[in-house]
This record gives sequence, C-alpha cells and structure tokens, in this order.
Amino acid sequence: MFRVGSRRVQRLVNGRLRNTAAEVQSVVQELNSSNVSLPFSRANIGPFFQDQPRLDNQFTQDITLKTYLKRHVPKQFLAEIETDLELFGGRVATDIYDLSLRCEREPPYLEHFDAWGKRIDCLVTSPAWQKLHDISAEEGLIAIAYERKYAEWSRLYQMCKLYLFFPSSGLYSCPLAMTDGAAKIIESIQDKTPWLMERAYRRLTSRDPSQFWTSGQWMTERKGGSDVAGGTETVAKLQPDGSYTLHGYKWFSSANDSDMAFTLARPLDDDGSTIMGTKGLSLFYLEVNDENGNLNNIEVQKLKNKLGTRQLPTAELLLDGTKAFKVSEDGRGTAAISNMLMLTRIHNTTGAAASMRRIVNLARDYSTRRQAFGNVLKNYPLHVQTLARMEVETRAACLMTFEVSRLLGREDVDVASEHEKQLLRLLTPLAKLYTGKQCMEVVSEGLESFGGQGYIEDTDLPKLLRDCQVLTIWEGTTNILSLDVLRAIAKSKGKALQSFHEDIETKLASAADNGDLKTAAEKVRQASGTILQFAGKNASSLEFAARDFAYSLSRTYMGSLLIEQAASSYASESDVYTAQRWCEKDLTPVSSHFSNSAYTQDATDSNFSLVFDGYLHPSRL
Ligand code: UCC
Repeated sequence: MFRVGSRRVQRLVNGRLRNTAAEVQSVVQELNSSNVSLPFSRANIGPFFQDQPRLDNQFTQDITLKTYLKRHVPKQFLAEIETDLELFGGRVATDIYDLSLRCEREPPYLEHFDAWGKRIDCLVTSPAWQKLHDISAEEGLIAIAYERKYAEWSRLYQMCKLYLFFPSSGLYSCPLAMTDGAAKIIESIQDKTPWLMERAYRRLTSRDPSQFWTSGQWMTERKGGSDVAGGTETVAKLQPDGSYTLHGYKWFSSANDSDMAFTLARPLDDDGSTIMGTKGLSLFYLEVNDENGNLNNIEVQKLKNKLGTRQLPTAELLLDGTKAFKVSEDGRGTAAISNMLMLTRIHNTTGAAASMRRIVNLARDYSTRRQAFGNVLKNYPLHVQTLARMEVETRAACLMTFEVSRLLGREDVDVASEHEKQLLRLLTPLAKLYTGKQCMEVVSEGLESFGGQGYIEDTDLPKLLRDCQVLTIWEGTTNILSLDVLRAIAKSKGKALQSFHEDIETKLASAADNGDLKTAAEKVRQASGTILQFAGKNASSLEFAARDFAYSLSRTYMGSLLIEQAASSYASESDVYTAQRWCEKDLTPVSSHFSNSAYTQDATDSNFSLVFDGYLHPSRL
C-alpha cells in the first residue's frame, strides 16, 4: 500500500522540492528507515505487466481461407495442401517471423567504394534476408505454381502460401512477386525464346536455394512510374552478336539484389533515333551480374530512403551499356510486360489481404488480454464492434484474393473459358486497387486498437502500417488502375463487364434458397444491374467516374463472393453475418455520386475552384 512517511517525503514524491544531492540522499535515507512502501521503488516495480498479443498458427485459425479451400480444392489434393499450409502457418508465426524482424532491424545498405577507392556498388543485406531467399526456394513459394502438381489448384495453393508468408516475410515477398511475374513472362514466350527456359525459368522456379534466382522488374524512370510510354528514356543499341546494350536511368528498382530483370527500352534505329510512345517500347531480358560476378555495366546510384518497406533494397540504377536481349516484338514491350504486371498486382492484393488478416488476428488476441476500466477489452461491445467491422473488410479482401488466384490457376493450365479470362483481366486491377485502400484503413484501425502501444516501434506493430502504404502506390496507383479497369472493358468491347455480371448472377444463384441471405443477394443483384446500366448510358464520361466506378464493381463483386461463401455447406453463422453486414454498404457509390451530379462539367469546374482556392500562384493555373 502506498503510504507516505513524512511531509518531506511527500513533497519529494510530488516533485515540488528543488533538492540538492545531499537533501535527496537524506530523504532517501529517511525513507529507507521509515518502512514506507512506494510502488515504483526498484524493489517493488516487479515484472512489466502488459500482456503482449500472440501469433498463433496463421493457417489453423483462418476460417475464411480454410472454408474457401474446402469449397474449391478437390479432396485428392486438399489434405496434402492443408498439411503443408498448416506447417507453414506455424513457421510464419515463429522462425520466419523472427527473420522478418531481423530484416527490419538490419536494413540493407550500399557500399559504393572499397577501402582502396575502387567503385564496387556492393549491396549489403542482412543474413536474415538471405535466409528468406533460401526458405522461399525450399518452401516452393514460386515453384508450386509452375510444377502444377495440383493441376489448376496449384496457383491457389501457392498464393495461399504467399498470403501466409507476406506479413512475416521481411518484404521478401516483393522479389518473389517479380520473380513470379518473370517466370510467367518466360513461360508465355517460350516458343520464341526457348533458351530462356534453361537459362532463367529453371532457376526462377527452383526449390534448390543454390540454384534459385529472383528477378527484378525495372519499369519506372525519372519522369515517373505511371506514364510508362511517356517516361521511358532508356535506349537499346543493337550489337553485332544480336544482343543489345541498354543506356538509361531506372529510378525505382526494387529488390536490386536480384539475379536478372525484365525492363523496357527503345531500340535505336540505324540513324540513332527512337520511336516515341508505347509503339517505341520493347521488352528486354538482362542479368544483373556478368560471369565474373561484376555488375553488368550497372551503377547503383543510391538506395531510396522510403517511408516503409525498409527491409527491401530499392535503388536508382544507371544502365551504362548493360548487356540485354530483346524478348518481345518491336513496339510490344508494354503488352509483353503486362503478364508480369498482372502477377505483381495479384501479389499486391495478396499482401493487402494478408496484412489485414495479420492485424485483425493480433488485435483479436490482444482484446482477450488487455484490461481497461476494470474489464477485458473483449467484454466491451463497442470494441468488439470495431473489430467486427475490420473482420468483415478482411474477409471480403481475402475472398477476392483467393478467387482471383483460382481464376489465374485456370488460366495457367489453359482451362479457363473466354468468360473467365475476361473476368480475370477485369478483376485483377479491381482487386489490387480496392484491397490496397481497405488495407490502409483496417491496419490503421488495428493499430488504434492497441492504444499507445500501436504507435510504439518496439512492438513491431507500426511497420505493418508503413509497409502497407506502398500497396496503394506501386504496381499502379488507385486512379491508374481505375483507368485500367476501363481499358479492360473497352478492349473486350464490353464483354468483360458482361462476364462480370453473369458471374455475379451465378454466385447469387447458389444462395437462392437461403432466406438469411435473401436481402443481401437482392442488394448485390440490383447493384450489378445498376453498374451495367450506368456503363451503358455513360460510356463517354466514364473516365470522370473511373474511381467510383471501380469501387462499385469491387464492392458488388465482393458482396457476391461473401454471399456465395455464406451459402456453401461449409459456411458458419459468421459467414452469413459477414455477407449481411457487407451488403449494408453503399455498393454503388458511382450511382450515388451520379445522382449528386458529381460527374458533370460544373462539378469538374467546382472541384478545380475548390482545390485551388487560396493558391498563391495564379499564373500557374
Ligand atoms: O515497378 C515497380 C515496382 C516494382 C516492385 C514490385 C513489387 C510488387 C509487390 C507485390 C507485393 C508483394 S512499380 C511500377 C509499376 N508500374 C506500373 O504499374 C505502370 C502503371 N501504369 C499503367 O499500368 C499504365 O496504364 C500503362 C503503362 C499500361 C499505360 O501505358 P499505355 O502506353 O498508355 O498503354 P496502352 O497503349 O493502353 O497499352 C499498351 C498495350 C495494349 O496492348 P494491345 O496493343 O494489344 O491492345 C494494352 O492492351 O498493353 C496492353 N495492356 C495490358 N494488357 C496495358 N495494360 C495492360 C494490363 N494491365 N493487362 C494486359
């Protein structure tokens, strides 16, 4: 019990006394001799008392993932896949998680020169980062998708494993995303460049750490990353042996400890000129080091100082005669690299869903441990309501991730119908853009649920938020991807949208006999109809509405996925509840904003006036 022995002591405790050292000493002596028991004396402080959140097996507790797999993977494959995911779900909560923490604490750095002044541009990475390279190979994180041991379900299995990996990967998931994309490109062009199968594909898809290669994707140049056609300055000079040398500056090159890269450049004509725009771009394959281990005429100018993903080396690279090989037809560079973009966008989606799942798991566990106002957090309905809203978002993002992966698996082995291919093309940017935004919201809310501890670096929680911010940016920002959604619809002459609508109808049909899902299903059906109608009537002004349009498609499709899962025989009551809660949202913000005249010329003008109201440089407007 806190009992104060004398007025002098009381004043000292209250901190009002300006003591000399001698006075303090005498007070302390008085305290020691007066049997006073103070709570923060060294003897009484005791062990620290906040119980920290625990990471349990990340597969075993994932109801949404387990149910989805049961619904889709045939029995002859399911047991093996589940066994491996369960083992891996344990590792990502233990040894792999520990490696990821080490990567955060030992970020990569660059040694430009050796002790004798020779330029070496040596990238130094943590031993933990290198260990994650080996684990990635051994666990088959790329190989699984290309071995195709589980037929079309191989891709889903691989993505589920990557989903478990992402928040414990120390961002090694970034090189894996690009490696996967590179393998997909090489596979798609193997008829024309069979030598790349032996040279690179074999290594990208290896399970042997000593053979396993990772790949970079160097697209972004000094003028920016979105407008690739306008920003690519790199030129390619033909050499007598048929190879090229590349000359350019790559501005944002992630995981630059990779072994190879795909990049875009403009081949020089005989007279030294190039073709501008998309039509001038070709795709090139290069290896980062030559046969002696020296950089392939690449200078690493600097490592980027980033908000997050600090575990991951990201560099500015000067290509100064880098030997490379053209692997697309002239002018087909953007189209050829889009196979890679599609994969990295799906990886991005997986990372977003995984980050949400991780923070929700941690926040849930913490709510059973943390006491406040005399009770455990889990007993406060307001707190649980907040967690429930996060859980609904997370389940929707997860189902979107799994569904896109499943469709990709069908495309991989050439069993996807035309309708499914169009759907995959449309869903890929939708999934990437929408889950990126959801992730920021849920992870931020998740940190808040830890109170001040969520803001403290030592808890390893803040990095979750820092690392998520990039998911809305790289591989295409939200607006760029919203425009890509329109590109997918236009390229298919509207068939992609029709496939979307039909697929939703099929999903809703599975819930036709379920009274609990009736209202939700009706809402999704109406939303899908509204979207079709809106696109039909406003085709010419869709660009104004692109973001809201993309959000509408995403929310509506996620609604249908949640309903389909909730209607399955493996579903729990919470699946039904999730679908009901989701469908209470405004599923079609594009229609609501349209009603408010948000896409008119007047609104555009007002937006401009609003944004620049008070701007101090009118001459720039
Ligand atoms: O590189 C980066 C960082 C690497 C780190 C990776 C980590 C991943 C982590 C995952 C988490 C673990 S970031 C930079 C990434 N850059 C982008 O994402 C580019 C963003 N910009 C775009 O997406 C633009 O929309 C562009 C570049 C595609 C627009 O270019 P254009 O020149 O205007 O494109 P066009 O003319 O519309 O299309 C050219 C061709 C067309 O083919 P054809 O002629 O056959 O019709 C298009 O259909 O490319 C085709 N195409 C596509 N095909 C364009 N986009 C796509 C697509 N998404 N899918 C299929």
